[in-house]
Amino acid sequence: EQPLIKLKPQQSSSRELLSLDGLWKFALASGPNDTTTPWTAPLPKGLECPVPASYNDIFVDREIHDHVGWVYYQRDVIVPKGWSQERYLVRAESATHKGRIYVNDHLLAEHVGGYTPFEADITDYIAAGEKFRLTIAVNNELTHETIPPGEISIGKATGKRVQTYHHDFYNYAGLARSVWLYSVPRQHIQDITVVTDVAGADGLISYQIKVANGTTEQIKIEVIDEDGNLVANSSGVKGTVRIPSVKLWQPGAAYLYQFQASVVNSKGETVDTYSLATGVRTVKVSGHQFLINDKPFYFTGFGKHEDSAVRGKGHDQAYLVHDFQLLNWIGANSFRTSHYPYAEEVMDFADRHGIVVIDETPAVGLNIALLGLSDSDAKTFTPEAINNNTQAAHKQAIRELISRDKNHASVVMWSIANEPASHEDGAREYFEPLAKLTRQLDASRPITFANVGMATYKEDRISDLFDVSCLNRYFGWYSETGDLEEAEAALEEELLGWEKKFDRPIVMTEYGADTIAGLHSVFGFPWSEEFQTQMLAMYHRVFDRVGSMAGEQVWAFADFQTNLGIQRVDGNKKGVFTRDRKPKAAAHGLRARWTKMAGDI
Ligand code: GCB
Repeated sequence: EQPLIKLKPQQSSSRELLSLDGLWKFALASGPNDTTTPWTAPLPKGLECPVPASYNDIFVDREIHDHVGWVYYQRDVIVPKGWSQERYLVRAESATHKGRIYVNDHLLAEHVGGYTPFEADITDYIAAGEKFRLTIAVNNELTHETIPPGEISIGKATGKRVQTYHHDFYNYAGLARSVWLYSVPRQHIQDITVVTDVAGADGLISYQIKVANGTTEQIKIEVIDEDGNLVANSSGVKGTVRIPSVKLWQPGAAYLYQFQASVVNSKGETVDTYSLATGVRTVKVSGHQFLINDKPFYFTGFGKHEDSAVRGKGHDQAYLVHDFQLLNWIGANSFRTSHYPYAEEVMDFADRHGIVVIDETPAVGLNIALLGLSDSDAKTFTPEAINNNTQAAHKQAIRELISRDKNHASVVMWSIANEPASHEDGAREYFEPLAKLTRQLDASRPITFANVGMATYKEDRISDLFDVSCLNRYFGWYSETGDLEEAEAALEEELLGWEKKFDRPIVMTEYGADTIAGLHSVFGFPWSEEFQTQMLAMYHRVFDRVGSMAGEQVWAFADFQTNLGIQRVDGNKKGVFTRDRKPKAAAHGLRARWTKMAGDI
């Protein structure tokens, strides 16, 4: 059976990899009932769009920015003539939220889910050395059948389609990540799953390998350390390799072995090789401690977004490196991929740099009363809103997240949703199968979801299905606004309530205040830099009094773009850094606290 998501393409002695990033022709579909087939011919001359980037802010054109529906990206591609013996595929790392890959006139792949990769095997359509027209269609619509969910309404006067949704970050769309053309041998490694463990001084890597078109071939495993030494080997599609005197992958001190799997044919020739960077570490929850390598780990850091000016959610190597530099500068050891899986390059980078990740699905806004069109007492889990089809899409989102990210040492926990209406009727019926599925797919990591303020420890109905209490709280901002004394009491009461209810770790996965960089107030009023500083300090005082706290991730790392609305001025300003990554005053306080904590360990 085919793995859901195949291994990230890489160059090896048996594989080739060509980037298709750059400027592509671009066009909008005229409307939902557009019956034209633009992929069957060259797109009209005119618009060119960079890949990777969200298209919304690229053009100075409100129609493109607000477009609801399909768009088309197109370019010519030549399959290298040396690839005649290989299989070759086009892989889009993401198409938000639905993508179709056309090769000349043929639809070869379709995928739903905006933040995970999909690909088309084009070998049988285009010969090596031939040129073809590659069109990728992308659709940005959110409905009750998608994750995240949304609704489309029709403007009364204009007849225009308008997209609403129940999360605040802007619904950027397009090809925000890289597109690749790559080759694999006919017999090749499709998938590798590794789970690591420690036995005394040794490291153990349990592995399982899926091979395409190879039944009689041998699998050879070699584990190579960072100095290039072969430290362990094995053979077969399934097994465990033992690394003597292992060097562990640790937060802040990454160490990666190359787990190299090869397919060897009956003549003893290596047909395919894939190298997986593998950190050996363990993760456990014990009582109120979150243990990495059996040592208590306290999360410090942020909820983030993939977001920057002009490129929207477009992956950008400069921002990738710079953001991790800022995490290091401020003393953070972790982040959450709020509220969707990030580009695979981000996960690889976290592995290499020892940053710990809470990895989240795109299931944000499963709370019909928040934002969107609905009235405030609308119910979430009903056939008209978050229903069985939403749940099926949610299951698929979980499968794809785990399929893609299961081998990352940096990923220590799965978060299967952000702020669902876990206090409402139907929440338990909706979430119980999802929690079960997550555990079936990966028994090696704890699971969680980010709990919303209104689903207090008294109201929440699903938290017992999970391992860690991840809480998003805004005392002092959305409630007790500007009154940090009242907020402090309310926060402490809530945390102690959770502590009493479950003997397990609590991680505050969101707390923060909108802050306009440069706005000051002697009274420390909301929106000022003083308020953000004082509010975070208040939360920290409370955290330090609660024994079950196992982490704090501020909302948010940087300011980010939102939908239009009366609560936000040019976006969400809860960033500790501005959108262009300048520190607000609060950054210095966090830096003092977190670098001290890191030093104390
Ligand atoms: C939340 C959400 C996050 C929002 C944040 C806010 O609870 O999880 O996506 O951006 O609050 O600033 O309102």
